[in-house]
Amino acid sequence: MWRRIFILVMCVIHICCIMMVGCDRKPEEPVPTETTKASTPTPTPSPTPEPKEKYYGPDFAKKAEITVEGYEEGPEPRPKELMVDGDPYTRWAFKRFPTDVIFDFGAPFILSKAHFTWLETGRIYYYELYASYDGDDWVLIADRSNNDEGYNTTDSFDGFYGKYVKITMLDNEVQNGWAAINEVDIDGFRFVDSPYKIDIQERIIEIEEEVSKEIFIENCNLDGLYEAKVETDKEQVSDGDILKVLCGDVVLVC
Ligand SMILES: [Ca+2]
Repeated sequence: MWRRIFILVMCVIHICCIMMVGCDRKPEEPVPTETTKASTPTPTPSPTPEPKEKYYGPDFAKKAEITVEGYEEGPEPRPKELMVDGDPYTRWAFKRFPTDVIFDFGAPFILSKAHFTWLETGRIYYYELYASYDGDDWVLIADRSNNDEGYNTTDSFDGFYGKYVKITMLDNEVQNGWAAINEVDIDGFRFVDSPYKIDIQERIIEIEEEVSKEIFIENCNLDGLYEAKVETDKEQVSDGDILKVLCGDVVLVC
């Protein structure tokens, strides 16, 4: 996120510099050709840092590797990218049921919720939602085989720790054979290089000595991706306190 902000700031500064140069230029002044050549500024090296990890931001699901079994090629192509392009009116479509859509996040995340945007006509789609840590063992997270909601649906992963999500499209209410998803958003987070021993499966964070709430949250290294708070009246965090990460309903206990 900071890299994006930094790049954005650099862009703004760059644009401002261009504007300032444009405003300062006086057309009646002679243009010293040789001087201009000699004073051509040396390009400033771009301090763009290497990304720490491939999936580091809160929009990790948008960067996932998506596998589909096919897509509508024409007359208007509807490839898989259209289900994560941020536009609720564009969609991936493929004429097959059942068919799987698999998201590979590249690293395990604590998955909170999946939000789907379906066809703008409100057509209901029937599907099953699975999550997996290793891509082999799949856990059924949501059974929407008898779904009765169109437009938008939200399913909770209940803090499942996984690297993959699979959407098995079963059918739609008009039974025309077309699977389609307009948009997928997945909430989740991960601890990045935390000094604490964290048992994600048991949702336990072990701390060796008491620390302030602020230091504790800082040490968790959520990197500001999601808001976190510790539920305790005491000044220090200790055994039995509860860390709530405000990403869906995920709760961890110290
Ligand atoms: Ca879209």
